[in-house]
Amino acid sequence: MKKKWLSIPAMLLVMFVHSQTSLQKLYPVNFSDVTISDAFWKPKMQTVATATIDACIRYTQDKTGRIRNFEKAAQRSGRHEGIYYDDSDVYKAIEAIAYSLKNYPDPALEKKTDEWIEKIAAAQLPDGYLNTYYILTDINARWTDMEKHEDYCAGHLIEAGIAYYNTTGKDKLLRTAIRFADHIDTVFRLQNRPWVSGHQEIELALMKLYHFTQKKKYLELANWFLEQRGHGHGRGVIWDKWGRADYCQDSLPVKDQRKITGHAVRAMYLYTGAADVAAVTNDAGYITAMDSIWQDVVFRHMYITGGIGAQGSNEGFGKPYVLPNATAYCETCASVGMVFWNQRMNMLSGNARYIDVLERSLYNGAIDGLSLSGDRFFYGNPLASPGNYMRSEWFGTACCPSNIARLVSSLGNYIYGSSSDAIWINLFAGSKAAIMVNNSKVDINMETNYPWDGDIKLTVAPAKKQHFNLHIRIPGWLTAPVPGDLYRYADEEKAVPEIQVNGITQKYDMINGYAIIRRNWKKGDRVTIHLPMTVRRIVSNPAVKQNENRVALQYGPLVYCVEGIDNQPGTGSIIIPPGTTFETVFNPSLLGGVNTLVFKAPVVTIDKEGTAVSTVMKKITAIPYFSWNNRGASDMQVWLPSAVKKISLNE
Ligand code: FUB
Ligand code: ZN
Repeated sequence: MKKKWLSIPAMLLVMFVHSQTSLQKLYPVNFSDVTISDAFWKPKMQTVATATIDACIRYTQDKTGRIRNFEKAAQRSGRHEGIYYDDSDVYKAIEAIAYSLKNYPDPALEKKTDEWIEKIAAAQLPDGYLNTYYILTDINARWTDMEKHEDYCAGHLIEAGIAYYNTTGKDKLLRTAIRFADHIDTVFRLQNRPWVSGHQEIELALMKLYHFTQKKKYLELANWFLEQRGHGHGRGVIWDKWGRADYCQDSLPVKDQRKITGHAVRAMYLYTGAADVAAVTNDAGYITAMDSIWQDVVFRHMYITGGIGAQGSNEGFGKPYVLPNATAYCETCASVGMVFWNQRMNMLSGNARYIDVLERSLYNGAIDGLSLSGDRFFYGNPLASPGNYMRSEWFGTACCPSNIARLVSSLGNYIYGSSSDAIWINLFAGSKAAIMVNNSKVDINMETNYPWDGDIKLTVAPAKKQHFNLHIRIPGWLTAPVPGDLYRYADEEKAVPEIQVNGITQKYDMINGYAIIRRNWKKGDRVTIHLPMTVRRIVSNPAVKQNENRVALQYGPLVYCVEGIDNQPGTGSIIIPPGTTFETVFNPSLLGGVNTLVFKAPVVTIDKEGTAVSTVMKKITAIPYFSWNNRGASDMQVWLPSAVKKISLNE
């Protein structure tokens, strides 16, 4: 079939056309224009390309009925296997495969994916509807329960269709997705038939489709979905049986919302979609709402790991400042959602504080969800464990594996940004990028050992000598663990970053967390950035009772934990008093190569008779939080006591 779609460079042009009228301050440089060579991320991307995607295929096609559901739906007969939202896992796996194929071409994997796509397309009904649960159970019941994830699955289909087209140029899945999007538009927006998505996701997907096709109806449909919320239209199990509109952020119209409520992943996807819409429509209502909600999340509800959603009961948010550690839910998908939402907030505002939060969620809460081997996954990411919690091969509800796979394989999306007259450095990872500034290409090469140290070298090569601004994010962790007063460093320490261009130290303006270097750039200009990294002790706002009398350790963007296997079972009896000194030791043979924190600490010990308690100084090793539980079951703690007052495994 003849391709009518825009090429990727043409899409970028479209984004810049929007930029003239949009509030949006910068645009992400697409991962396909970024080649990652980073010692930290590249092995993870390679592992996803092989082990993680293999696991997704094994469980999607062989060990569960997800692909069989499409085969049966194409025949319009057979028993539906699994859960009503399982189609979404197939789409998310294809999206991850699409990104991964761009990084690591693999004809056999592409062939397998093409076979899946044939089956998916064959299952679609003539009117564009596509959901194996309703096709195989009762098609007359479709679109009756707003919780049943039909639109959520459609959203993931759209994202997968675009990603697969962008990598392969093959449009079968994209056309299938567009037929489904058009069906939804016809059934709902064009008839103004109320529909509150029970699990948001379609909004952000429709915005991708809008940018891809430039068809305004998809923007209008995304906005229509947002506007459905908060008017009492919700029907289905969430509303009728549970009476919980706040669970899916439907108690108030989105623009009137000021506090975070309910299910964490639903919330993240909703606000990502709202930010996407606001970036095009400049709707101040969404921006005001999201500023307030973001502050509520970061100032009162976020774990030090960037994980969110403290409670398992609603897979989401509880009361402010209630952040239990051992039972922290912190779903991997919620941290992935934090990455999405904070990226959009950064693009809208040009403020680096959102990247500070994105980085925290990415390097800690999100990648903790993936084992070093790539084939084991955490669904929840607690901050303390008695030693009985392990990553799993798969889950009944298997949203997390493919979500972390698609995030890691598209990591290049988050490193650089661009605007009409500037290049923005958001994350620090060894990479090469081709970035358009003032319609002229600039090649950037970044070399760094981050997050193991804070030295970064950039080589800038504009196609021709050119004036533009380089916005370098100065990480917030240099001065405070996170924006707001939920956490603070226990000690004052002046950490002054240094930037040189061609060996000359620069004075620079700081705007919204970015150092701005204004200059006529020429090929071969070298920028060096030094971000002092030391071990910092973090204390919580006293309102967080669970962390009372406790400290956490951080080095650069990484939160650390103490695992029993490196020390002794009973990590809860290790005390970190004020004045503890830490040595940072890179261990190339541990956990794929990590910086460990080594220190002497008093450990509460009970004598053989069990009658006398004393403290004994012991050598303790802390490891990055994301790397725990890769050597079998072991107890673990992030927040350790700072004095002998109350010693127990952290709640
Ligand atoms: O409902 C689909 C997914 O399952 C959600 O995003 C997760 O939180 C889990 O509930
Ligand atoms: Zn999940």
